[in-house]
Amino acid sequence: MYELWYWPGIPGRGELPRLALEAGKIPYRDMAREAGEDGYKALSKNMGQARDDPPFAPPYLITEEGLVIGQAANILLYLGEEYGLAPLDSAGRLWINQCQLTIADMVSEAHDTHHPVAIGAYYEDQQPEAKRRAEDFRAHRIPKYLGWFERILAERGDWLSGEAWSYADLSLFHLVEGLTFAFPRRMATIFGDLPKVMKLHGAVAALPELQDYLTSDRRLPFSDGIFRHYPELDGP
Ligand SMILES: N[C@@H](CCC(=O)N[C@@H](CS)C(=O)NCC(=O)O)C(=O)O
Repeated sequence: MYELWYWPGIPGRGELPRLALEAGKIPYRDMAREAGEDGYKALSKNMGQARDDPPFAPPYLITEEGLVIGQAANILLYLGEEYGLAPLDSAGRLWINQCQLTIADMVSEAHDTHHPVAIGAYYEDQQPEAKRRAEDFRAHRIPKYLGWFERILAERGDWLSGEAWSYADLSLFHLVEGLTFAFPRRMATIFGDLPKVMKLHGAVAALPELQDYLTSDRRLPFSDGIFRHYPELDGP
């Protein structure tokens, strides 16, 4: 069985591989969560283990054979190939990986709206910079990124690969969820310009493969992770 390692308590970037594992009905253990109150300790200890292929940061996946795969997009590339959660031809594989890496870029920029100066410092100590960064993110980056996905879907159809859902569609769903939590006013304004993205969001939410997970308590709510709601960082 696979081991998924990610910080307990938040959906975070762990949710990207988690959604694929859940939708693909792939057996896995969510290791830090299983450790309960000791989850942080368990993850730190596992990260600190001597390995010749240590992950830089969670999420990472460990296979039964002991292969350690870091970087959310890399985990998904692996799962996509192993379980057919993405096209298997070279062009399709690279295309979905490109979509996933673009989602990863946007996730990082969403994070940087509340931590634009230092990841290790408190939000309260970088508030003026956060305000400036969030203004730009809302005005330019949200429309640019989501507009790109809208354009793809207008060309290709209902899914990013055109034919069937892939792991990147699941991640795009999560991205829209996170942005809507963090920037509800901005997203309410822009929804109308993104009919295809919103249709995909609804289609992923309705996937029969995901219903067990989406209605379970394994699916954690957003709080103080990557996607955070600070009303002062939101706006129309
Ligand atoms: N590009 C990596 C980013 C991984 C990452 O930043 N993980 C965060 C948690 S969401 C972390 O623990 N980072 C520690 C650090 O950057 O020092 C991915 O997409 O997996």
